[in-house]
Amino acid sequence: RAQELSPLIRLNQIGFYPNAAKIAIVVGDAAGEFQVTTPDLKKVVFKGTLSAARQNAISGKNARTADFSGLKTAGTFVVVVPGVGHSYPFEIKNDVHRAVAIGSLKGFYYQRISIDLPPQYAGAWSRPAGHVQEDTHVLVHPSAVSPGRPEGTVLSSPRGWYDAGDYNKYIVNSGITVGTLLSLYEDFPQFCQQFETNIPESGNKIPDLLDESLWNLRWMLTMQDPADGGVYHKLTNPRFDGMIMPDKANKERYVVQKSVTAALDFAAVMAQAGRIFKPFSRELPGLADSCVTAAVRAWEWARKNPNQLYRQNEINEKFDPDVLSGEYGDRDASDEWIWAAAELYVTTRDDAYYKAVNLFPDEKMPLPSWAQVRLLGYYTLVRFEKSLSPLARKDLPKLKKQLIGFADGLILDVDKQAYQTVMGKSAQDYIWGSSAVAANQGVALIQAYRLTSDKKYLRNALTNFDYLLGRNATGYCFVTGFGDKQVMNPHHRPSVADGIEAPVPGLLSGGPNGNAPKQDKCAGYTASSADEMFIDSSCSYASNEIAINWNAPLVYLAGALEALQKA
Ligand code: G3I
Ligand code: 9MR
Repeated sequence: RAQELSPLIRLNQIGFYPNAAKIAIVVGDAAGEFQVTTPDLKKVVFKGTLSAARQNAISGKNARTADFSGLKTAGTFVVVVPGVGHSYPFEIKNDVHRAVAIGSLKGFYYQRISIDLPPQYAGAWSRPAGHVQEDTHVLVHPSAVSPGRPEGTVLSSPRGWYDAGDYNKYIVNSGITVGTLLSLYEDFPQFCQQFETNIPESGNKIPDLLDESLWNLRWMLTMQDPADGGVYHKLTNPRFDGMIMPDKANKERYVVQKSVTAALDFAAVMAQAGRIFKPFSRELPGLADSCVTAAVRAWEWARKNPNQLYRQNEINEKFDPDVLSGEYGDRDASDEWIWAAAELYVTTRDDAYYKAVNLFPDEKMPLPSWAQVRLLGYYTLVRFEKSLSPLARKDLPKLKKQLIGFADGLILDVDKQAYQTVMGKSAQDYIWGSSAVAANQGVALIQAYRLTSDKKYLRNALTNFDYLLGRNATGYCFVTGFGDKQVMNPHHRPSVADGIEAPVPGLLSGGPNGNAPKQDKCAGYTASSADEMFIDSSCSYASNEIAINWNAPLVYLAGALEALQKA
């Protein structure tokens, strides 16, 4: 049976850095010896013994670890377990995750609105521009009218990325996405200089990561009402489109009510962009200053409208047409205040922002998500620890302690887990978009590594990257176009409608979600535990959609690991 490919052996299907940990998980009852061989199974390059069985706390299934970290030779290999079979092939080499890093950033290019994607950059997934009507014809929803923009006003609000498998554009979700991408640039500027993704802007004087981010930033800027600085919550069709190509989707689109969460996420990202684009004033004249001005105005609007949350049901009770696209609703903006205050403070060096909100309301350290951005502010404060004013400097020891304590909590007992990953210690990790839970845990651990230089954080960040690329209870590599057990049918309109078998590449599937069967009612779920509740079916938007806010921490993690691989 050693001759057969076994679905019971789970590993990162791309590969391993020569000096990093290398682990495969063997599900079931096999015990004893394993080998690593050449893909033809002829030459044994490593021998080892499977660990004792560990029970998966979520599914109750047994699994053992094949640890071949001792193998440091470059090459392509498989893991062989006698009586079970062999794994998919994987590589050991330097830069082994460069392709995923590039591919996942390139994924954003494929989500671009308002521009043709020619074969030169988009290959087989070349397609005409979508939503060109946004250049001239975006309507103001009755929930969004203002004296300066009465009903009937028509706006221009082009560019940006499609949020996910749907074609709408949401400021809240754009905020954390761009913030995360820009943070990779701030944390690893040298790596980003050579991070080329073959986009139309490649070869200009601006790193591709920044050029890609600009595509969305420029759209975000159009979402601010020039009259009062408020920011529309989203730009959307009233209803989701069918499974059609973007250029065929030409329903009327609206900007809807301004919200405090949109204004603050916008303020945070614009403040961050303001300091990042400052050195590019020759290439992008005026842009950095415009970003800071926009950030300050959005902040001021939020100060005057702190209770203006976006509540879709309430809006639909009062106005027509009903808006039924993603809500990104949030009942608590305290974390958005923290993020915006931290970014504005660091960029402007004005203590007033630091004093304006309670940056440390409690000691909670919530993992970042679109609804929870507190830590993005904390990451920024420690990132700029050397240039903080005395006011903030006094809080630094406490802040660092909290961030490191958070990371210590994440890595606690990973060695007792069936899959030996930070991800999945609790069934609570398997929510809608669980792949981003894994990626954001990885980002948090990279932050702890940067604070401490302690490699245990880096090693544990890599366990979650291994998770995303195949070392998980489904056996899928969750990044489209990569790995051997590939996601082929994501809930992603272009991938469904383009007539090409392979999905658009470089996109991160949402991943297992314990509540998915109830949430999307797609047929075909058979799993009995949350860590396996995933189907590679395009109707499964609660387990197999893609989204920009999930791709961004993937780009961060892949980029950071590439940058730090020899650490
Ligand atoms: O966080 C709670 C968790 O504490 C709780 O244990 C668990 C149990 O149900 O629920 C968790 O909340 C879930 C949350 O996602 C987690 O982020 C909610 O149930 C779930 O409804 C919510 O789903 C959101 C989904 O929209 C539906 O509103 C996703 O976060 C969000 O990423 C997704 O975003 C959609 C946009 O609306 C439209 N565009 C596509 C995009 C991606 O699917
Ligand atoms: O395509 C939509 C996806 O982006 C959202 O995440 C999801 C939940 O809001 O909704 C999807 O649209 C579905 C709609 O909610 C119900 N009818 C079927 C749509 C998918 O084809």
